[in-house]
Amino acid sequence: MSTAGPGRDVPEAQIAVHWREEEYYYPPARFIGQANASDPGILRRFGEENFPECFREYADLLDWDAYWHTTLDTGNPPFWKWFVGGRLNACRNCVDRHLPTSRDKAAFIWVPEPETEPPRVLTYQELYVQVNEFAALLRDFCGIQQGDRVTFHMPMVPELPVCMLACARLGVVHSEVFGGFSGMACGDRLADSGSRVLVTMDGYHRAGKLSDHKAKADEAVQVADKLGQQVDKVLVWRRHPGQYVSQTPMVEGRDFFVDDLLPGYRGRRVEPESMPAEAPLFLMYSSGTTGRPKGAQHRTGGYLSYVAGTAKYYLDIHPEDTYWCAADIGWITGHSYIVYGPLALGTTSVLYEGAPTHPDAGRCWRIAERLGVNIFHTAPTTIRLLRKLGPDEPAKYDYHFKHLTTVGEPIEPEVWRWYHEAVGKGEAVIDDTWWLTETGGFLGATLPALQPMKPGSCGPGVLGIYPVIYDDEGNTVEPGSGRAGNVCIRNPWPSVLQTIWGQPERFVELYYGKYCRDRQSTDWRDWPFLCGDGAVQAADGYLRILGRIDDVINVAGHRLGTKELESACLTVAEVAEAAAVPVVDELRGRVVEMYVALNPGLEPGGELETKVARAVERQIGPIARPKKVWIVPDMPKTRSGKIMRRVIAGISNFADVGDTSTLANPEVVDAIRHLVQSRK
Ligand code: 6R9
Repeated sequence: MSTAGPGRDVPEAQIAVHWREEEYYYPPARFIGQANASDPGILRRFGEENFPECFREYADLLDWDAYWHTTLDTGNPPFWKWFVGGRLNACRNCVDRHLPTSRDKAAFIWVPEPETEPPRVLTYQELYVQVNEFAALLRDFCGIQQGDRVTFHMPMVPELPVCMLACARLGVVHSEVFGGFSGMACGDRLADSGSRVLVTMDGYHRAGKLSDHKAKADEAVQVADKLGQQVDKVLVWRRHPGQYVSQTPMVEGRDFFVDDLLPGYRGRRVEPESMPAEAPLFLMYSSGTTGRPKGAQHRTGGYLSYVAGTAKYYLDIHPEDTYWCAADIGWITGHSYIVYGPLALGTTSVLYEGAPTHPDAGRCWRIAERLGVNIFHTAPTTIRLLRKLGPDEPAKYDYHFKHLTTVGEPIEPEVWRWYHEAVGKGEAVIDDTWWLTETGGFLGATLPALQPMKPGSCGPGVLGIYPVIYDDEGNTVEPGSGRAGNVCIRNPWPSVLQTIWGQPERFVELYYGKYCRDRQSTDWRDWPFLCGDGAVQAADGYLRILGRIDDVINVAGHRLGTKELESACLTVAEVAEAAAVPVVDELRGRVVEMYVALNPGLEPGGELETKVARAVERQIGPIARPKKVWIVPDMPKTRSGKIMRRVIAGISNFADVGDTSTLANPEVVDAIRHLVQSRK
């Protein structure tokens, strides 16, 4: 089987997944009785004949300062505009409006590491106070104004949502760089977004270690400076206020401790700016095919409406639930389904610092027991890890999940069953939610009370999302045909990215270039959105997602660009060429292996492999550290010199390497195979 896609370098192993036969599971009656969506009429309301007005139902979950006059404006395709004429403030919707009824209710419960430190509760009132004070600081101390960008490089602490909501309050565009990324990656993103303020933290705890996070800020500022972006101020939160846990000196006039400054803003209030629905709310960077990072730009009104609506119907969040999404806020999942969606619905959202398996594989279940978590959302990579390290741990704890959800990768049916039986104790519904950074919210999932679960498939398109699978020529691959193809969404929806920050042409090409039928057309039907995943659609409409078809490697839910990985290898002087390929890994789904060819005349040896691995780790972050570095005589290439990663991935995974007839140097395939397969 082969899925051709925009990148064409489709690693066969990525799609050669073997599944058990299809089977359905049905939600327990107790779940159906309490579900937000239990009336099948909702499917009709979101039927295509009601598009785009069906999305009013989501927008009506919010408080608007002014109502919109046009639900969807298609005048300048594919730069769709949603809820045009409407005005609102995202922070007001997530915080202020809950105060009259829920002032003393927990907005966030933060569970720090180590476990001896007690959980910290942030009520809606406390969140309101902190957000206002920090907004005043950003505005009056840093001179940040509406439309400016501010970059955060923050770990999983409640100060991060405080920063996000403060920006939203001011109409400032925030850009959070995943805390685990390197200073260099942060610097690139600082520069790309044109931020002159960086907000960071001195250190944080993870798996028993206290990391010196501030060191990355210094590197980030230097990198941004080289790229022409001056950062005037670095605001440093202290993990333990009053005590600086970093070894890195503070730079006079540039670096400031937030806990030193905040007393000057005590009690300050900042009016939430009434923003146009189309005003950008935040940027979320993901790796692309070329070196320049891709900042997915998300709008205020459409995004917030969509994440509130999908959190309500798919996560089934009620205001009285205690909901825990154990993802990182530095990932789109955290933005949409830790912060914005749950808070817009006025629920209690749990955050935690550290790792799910430290000090042991019972940590998550202890947290659930202690806090009374009843909805739990996590990634298959975490589920696989917990299953491996502590298969019997869940049984030791007294918690009751009504709903379990997953996101980020396909979940293998075996793992799905453990999640259902061991973690869910057979009482919980499971929802496999498929979507992308660029889509802001869910694309494929089951309505938990109305649509049965099918292990290994995410489900049909969610309410108001109409998926279609195309082959490379743009022909529809019919559901039930068993053939894989490129999954697209036929229609626009409110939380689709507005553009790629500063790169509108790239936006059009990447998501619409392949299947747009008529570039002059203002009919959305001519502009299917390319998701970049290979998929098979069953006769029942359920999608089985097979993985990325472009050259991005998804490691434990983090998308790493092959080009970025390869560029990191090339910083090692001896390396001439590099290719990054995904390799199947029992725990993490996919891991990276690097194949490098040395400069002419050089021989392997001298710890070169370690040097290359370190270079990748330093430039991108530990998540990207290759599992293995292979030094090979040459790369298989096309006649035009393009490295055929698909061929290498085939060798690495002991799979079919596919067609090698277009290679300029087919003999190298056997040489690499011999080298690699004899040593694996
Ligand atoms: C939300 C998020 C997007 C890519 C996406 C796909 C993979 C996400 C999935 C899934 C199978 C699921 N993906 N959810 N694959 N089943 N339930 O993950 O965003 O980091 O941008 O990654 O992740 O390949 O294209 P992002």
